[in-house]
Amino acid sequence: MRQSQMLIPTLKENPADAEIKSHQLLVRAGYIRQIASGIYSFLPIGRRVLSNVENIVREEMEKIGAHEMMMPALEPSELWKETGRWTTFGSELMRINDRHNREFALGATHEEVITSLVRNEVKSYKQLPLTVFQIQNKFRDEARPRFGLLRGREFLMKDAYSFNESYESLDETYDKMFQAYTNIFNRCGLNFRAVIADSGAMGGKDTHEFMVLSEVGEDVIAYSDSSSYAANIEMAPVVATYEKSDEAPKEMEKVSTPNQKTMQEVADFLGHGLEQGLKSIMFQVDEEYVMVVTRGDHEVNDVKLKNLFDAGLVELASEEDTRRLMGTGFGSLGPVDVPEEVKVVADHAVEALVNVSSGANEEGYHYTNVTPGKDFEVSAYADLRFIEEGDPSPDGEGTIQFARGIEVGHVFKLGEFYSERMNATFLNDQGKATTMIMGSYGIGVSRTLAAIVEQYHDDRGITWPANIAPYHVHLLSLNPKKEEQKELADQLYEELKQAGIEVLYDDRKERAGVKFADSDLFGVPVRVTVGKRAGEGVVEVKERATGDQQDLEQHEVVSYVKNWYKL
Ligand code: 9G3
Repeated sequence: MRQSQMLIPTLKENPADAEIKSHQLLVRAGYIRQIASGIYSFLPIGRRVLSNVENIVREEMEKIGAHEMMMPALEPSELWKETGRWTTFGSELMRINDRHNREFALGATHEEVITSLVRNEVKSYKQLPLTVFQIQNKFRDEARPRFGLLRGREFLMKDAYSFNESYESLDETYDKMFQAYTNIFNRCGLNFRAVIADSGAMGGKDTHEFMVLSEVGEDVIAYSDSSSYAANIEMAPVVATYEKSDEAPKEMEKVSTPNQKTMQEVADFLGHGLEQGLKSIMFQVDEEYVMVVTRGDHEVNDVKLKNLFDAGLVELASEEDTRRLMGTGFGSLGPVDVPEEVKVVADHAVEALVNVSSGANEEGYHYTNVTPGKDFEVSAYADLRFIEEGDPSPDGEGTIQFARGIEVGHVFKLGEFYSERMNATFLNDQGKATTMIMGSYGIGVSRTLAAIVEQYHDDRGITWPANIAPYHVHLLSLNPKKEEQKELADQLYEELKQAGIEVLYDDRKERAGVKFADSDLFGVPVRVTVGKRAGEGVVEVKERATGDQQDLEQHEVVSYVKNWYKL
């Protein structure tokens, strides 16, 4: 393509609202333009790289027998009312009314739509397992869109859905998807981890997130330094064991701790480390109140608390509820002498403690020499703390490190969550109506593109991996006014295209400096520059990522490029 005829508006400066490299570079290099917060146009070269990611996804889906379809973005509210999700999703679900004032959701995801289709069209076990997918824009009214394509309000997603006759069959489909995702993100050149995740509100059991390691990632991953173990920080179980202190339990004492507010202040005041104190936090868990006790240096993991009680709602108790229940505020809570209506649970680490301090449930007072079992009872010990760096890896291999990650994929075993609510059944081989077993599998295609830029750039611009770049070659003629340069560049353009090579040809009447700067921004892996030595039929070839360059004669260029891309 000739740049003189294309819309590729480059910018010298970072847009003010762009905080991260992928957002800055995709805008500066003329790949995307924002039309409203979290809503972007893909300009011509942006569409090309997006299509490259899409096609990798498409190929890997079709390799495992998933068939592409296209569902509508307008979803009748009736379907979402069948599963109850019309109300559970609040302002994030974008909704519109048609001319007859009928309510629709703008597609945030398509479990309801696909299940309503399949329940009408699939009757027999002979038609299962069935896996379909689509690649389509999704709409989610994020409260705080940011980081460009990483968290948008309209974004490109591949969403796949499987319908199986049994959980064993679902496991097979899930494993195929898992492998397909691994292939996809490898082909995108990404450094990623498949992370054990919490299924959250989605119901279902197993679920994995595919996380691209990146400092700008919103999620924290706990991964083993010696194995492939990785888990979302919310899920990672703590397998550390604690040996009981051999200290003899002493008589509990009540001490005055005037104006000591934080755990650290109390520990300093009483002259011990954080790990010699008990942290007691009051939660509301569904309709009841639960005091969660951890060692002073640990953090309560509210997702684990939610899973322990299989609760729908888990949130910090309010200050006034805490006062009403305990007669004191947050700062001096403790597990000793807690009212009947408050259930006390503790993390495993607490069980091994002896002679530690805790709040006395009285403003300005604490207890010292508190020992669980002697001075207070708990209704359960459980794994209730966040895993920490240095903890042993749950798979027994190595120790845990933390990394930030960008979630680019998420696979779920849904089970019967949707098919039961929507009565999607099939006749099994005994002729018995049976509820279908489902899985759903998502990839953020536009988010994946941004994640690739996060991992592939330098201070001059993007350095696309070969599979993703918008073109194979960026051909520059430095001074088209010079006949021999224009001649040679035009000839090379034709020769390369004839050889099936995708070429972006900078034939503009611009200064060389502008062309080189734009070329570095675009990130096409191989640049061919026609300049001063055009008269000798010699051009310069340069690799964008490494900066390696060499002079080639005109007849060597096509084979060089074919060889470089193994075309
Ligand atoms: C909504 C809104 C936001 C949402 C959802 C629904 C996330 C929602 C989870 C999923 C699960 C899978 C199919 C592809 C893979 C992921 N955010 N989820 O269901 F209405 Cl506003 O989307 N769906």
